[in-house]
Amino acid sequence: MIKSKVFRIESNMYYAMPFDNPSRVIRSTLRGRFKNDFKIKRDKLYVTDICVVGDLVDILMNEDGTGVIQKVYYRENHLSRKAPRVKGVSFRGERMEQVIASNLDRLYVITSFNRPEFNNKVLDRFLVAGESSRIEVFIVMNKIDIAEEHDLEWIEFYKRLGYTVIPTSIKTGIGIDDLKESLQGKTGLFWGQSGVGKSSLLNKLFPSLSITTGDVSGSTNKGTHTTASVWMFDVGDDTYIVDTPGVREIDPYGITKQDLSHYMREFVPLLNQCKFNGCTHYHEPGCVIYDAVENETISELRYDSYLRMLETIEEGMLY
Ligand SMILES: Nc1nc2c(ncn2[C@@H]2O[C@H](COP(=O)(O)OP(=O)(O)O)[C@@H](O)[C@H]2O)c(=O)[nH]1
Ligand SMILES: [Mg+2]
Ligand SMILES: [Zn+2]
Repeated sequence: MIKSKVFRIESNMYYAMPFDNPSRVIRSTLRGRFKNDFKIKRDKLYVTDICVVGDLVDILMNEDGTGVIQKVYYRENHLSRKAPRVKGVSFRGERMEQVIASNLDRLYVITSFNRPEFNNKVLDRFLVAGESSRIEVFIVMNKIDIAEEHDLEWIEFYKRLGYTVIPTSIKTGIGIDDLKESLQGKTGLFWGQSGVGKSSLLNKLFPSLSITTGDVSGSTNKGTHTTASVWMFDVGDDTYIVDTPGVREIDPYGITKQDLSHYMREFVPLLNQCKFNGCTHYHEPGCVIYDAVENETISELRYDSYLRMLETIEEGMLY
């Protein structure tokens, strides 16, 4: 049995690197029994989540050099989102969890100042998903070379909430060293909207990767949708980076209305002072979050983001 780490999944094939020889690639399938363990077999997406990028697995080798994954080890953590609303993904009206990757040290939420425009509500959704996964969250604000003057205020805005914010540009090289230093020896995942520059940043950080980015797919006119699947890269010195495909926005998964406020960093210190247990900070009397917004200790922008997310959490959802 060869203990390995899964770094890429494509067309039901699992590509893994053995611990004792990370430069070798074992192309594997999943042992049939795994699939039977899951009752909802119709749901392809769900079945895929049995094993995700970042998982540690035991592989039994076939004679032809391919392998069969026999065991998936316990995940230290995992990052997920609600599966998009597409046919076959909904089960009894609920939306399923789509696991993006596992065993991560750091989540880098990448935003851009322009093309696409900076959108704080979208960023807040990514942050909540990260906070709820118990993964250390960092913010990278890319394309600072094409930022509008007033947008630069977002850097301080998110720093004040307690986040590490790394402004970057692949054109001028600003922030690239800081980002590289922060990744050192970690497993980090780059997440964010399509076109913000996730793959470009990876190429800039580690030129030998040559990942396809937005500007070389001109012939398809699709522009930014170039990263097709989650892919983990071993960049040496015990450092692994996960590039993820573009998304428009995400819904965090597995959060109840009562829980949501725990994933808004600056709300947390106040939460136990609300009059009601399980306060959703919407219209309950004696709510300290509401008061904090009134006296501007909590930003109205963040509170708006919070209320929008609160609205999208379905009632009675099972977790
Ligand atoms: N001006 C500018 N353009 C950038 C920067 N980073 C990436 N881009 C461009 O943004 C587009 C999308 O980049 P890509 O890496 O594919 O984005 P991804 O979808 O997040 O992986 C490409 O045309 C890049 O050249 C930057 O720092 N400044
Ligand atoms: Mg990409
Ligand atoms: Zn409250």
